[in-house]
Amino acid sequence: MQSLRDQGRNFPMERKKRILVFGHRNPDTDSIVSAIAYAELKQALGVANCFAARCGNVNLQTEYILERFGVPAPEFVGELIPKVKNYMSRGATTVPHDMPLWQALEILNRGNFKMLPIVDDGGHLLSILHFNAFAQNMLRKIDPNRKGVFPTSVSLLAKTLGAQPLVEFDRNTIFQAQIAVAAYEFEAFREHIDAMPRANTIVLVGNREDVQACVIERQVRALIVTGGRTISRELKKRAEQKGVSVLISPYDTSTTSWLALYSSPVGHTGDGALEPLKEGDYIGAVRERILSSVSRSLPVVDAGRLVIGVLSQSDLMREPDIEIILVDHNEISQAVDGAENYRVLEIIDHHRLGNLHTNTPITFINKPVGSTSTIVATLYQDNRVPMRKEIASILLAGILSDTVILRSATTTETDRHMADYLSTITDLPIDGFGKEIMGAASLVARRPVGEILALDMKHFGEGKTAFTVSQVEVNTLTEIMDRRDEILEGLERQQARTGYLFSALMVTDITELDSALFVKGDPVFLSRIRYPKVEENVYMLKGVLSRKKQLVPCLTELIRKGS
Ligand SMILES: [Mn+2]
Repeated sequence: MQSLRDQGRNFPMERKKRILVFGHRNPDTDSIVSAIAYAELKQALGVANCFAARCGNVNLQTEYILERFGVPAPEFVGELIPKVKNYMSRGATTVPHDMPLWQALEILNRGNFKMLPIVDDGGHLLSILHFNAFAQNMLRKIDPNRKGVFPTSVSLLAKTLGAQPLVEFDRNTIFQAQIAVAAYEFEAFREHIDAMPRANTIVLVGNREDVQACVIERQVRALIVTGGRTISRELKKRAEQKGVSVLISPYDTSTTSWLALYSSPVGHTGDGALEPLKEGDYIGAVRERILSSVSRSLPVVDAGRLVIGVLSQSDLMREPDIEIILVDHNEISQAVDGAENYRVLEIIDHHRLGNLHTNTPITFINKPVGSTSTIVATLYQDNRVPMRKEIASILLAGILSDTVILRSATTTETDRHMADYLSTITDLPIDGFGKEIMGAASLVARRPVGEILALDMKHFGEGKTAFTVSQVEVNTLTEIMDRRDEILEGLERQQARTGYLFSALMVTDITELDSALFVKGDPVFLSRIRYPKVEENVYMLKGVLSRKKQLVPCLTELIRKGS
């Protein structure tokens, strides 16, 4: 019976591309909800393989919003440094260890494979068949200075030769076979046979009844009658009594002889020294191993050594299996780690232009509005795609969060109109809902200082003038003023760790619509700050709500003046 395993396990080689929509690092609500809403819009427009992703934890405010509307957080993809899984071909043709070498070589040759993983009955990698390993193995078998011994079984011989079994014993037992060809005259051949280990001897002979009878009496392991000839009924009965297997080979003696060598189980020919790859291995670390391996191609296994794919030299030339869309940022320094290795298909943003270059033209939408959520909501309208109520709700939250309930200096008429429109769809009152989500954010004031600083921290400038500004919203400034010593210590640690010019925390009071600024860093720089000082290292920013539009330009200007 020709079962599937006789053909080798054959899986289609496939690579499904995924498009991931990412917000920036340390994602805020606008980043997360615009990624979710935009991925859903792309899906509605027929891009089925488009998904939202995030490269950081959702903050408390975002968590509250997603939970309130039952929207799952985007898939966490912490970094995108290229890995084997981004380039490999999934699925692989493998061969079972007990397949005859001849059959495996046919699969290797016909499929134009560089190598074939040899697997156990459960599909786990044992070793690797490639032409080099095969050639070395054959050289050992046909070394004229050594008596050629090779592992095989009666059933493997029958399968490889396409032989007709006449009598079979222990058909699946592997033994170390030696071939004896009945080429001498009878007496000389009998002496030759007597000198051989009979339990391992295979005799090839044509229609010579004297030889056939002699080797059956002497109980050799197997008698292979060549050229399609057969044996008499009496001899067949005798072979059954003596426990000698008899096969009828359709080939002549010489062909049968060399073909028999290829009946060894392929498992004995594999290269066991080649280490397979893992899905999570970094491409940078394995490139050399692929290029220097004889097969220029290696199997990829899971933690249990199950073969799940193949990575070849040619796979490394292809594009990886991920493409990305950036929302709410346009600078590679704010994008997920490793983003530069992938094709950026689109950017949808409302920040100043950073320095990102692409190799191909892309969809680039940048509008000076208060939030990316505003732009994404507009894109639903432009494409005439109705929004689910949940999507309208989280987009409204995105607008209200980024514009501090439409009161920040970045707020435009477009944001107001869109917020109004979304409020109508969702029945969520702008002010009430805005206070609700801002209140969720202000829970932050009670978190550990390290978390407060890390939650929404942005890096600006470079080299000697680099700095960080973290931002956090509170209901009243007193709740954070009580912790000023702790906060200043945290900023000092942050500045020491980065070696930057300074580290700052902007605390925005969403009731009074003012902010306080905590700064630690270079004393010369600090001496130039002209904001009213509340106490050492703490300043009052009256009416300042926007980090990017109001605070950072001021700080950048101070640095420029000083240099
Ligand atoms: Mn934003």
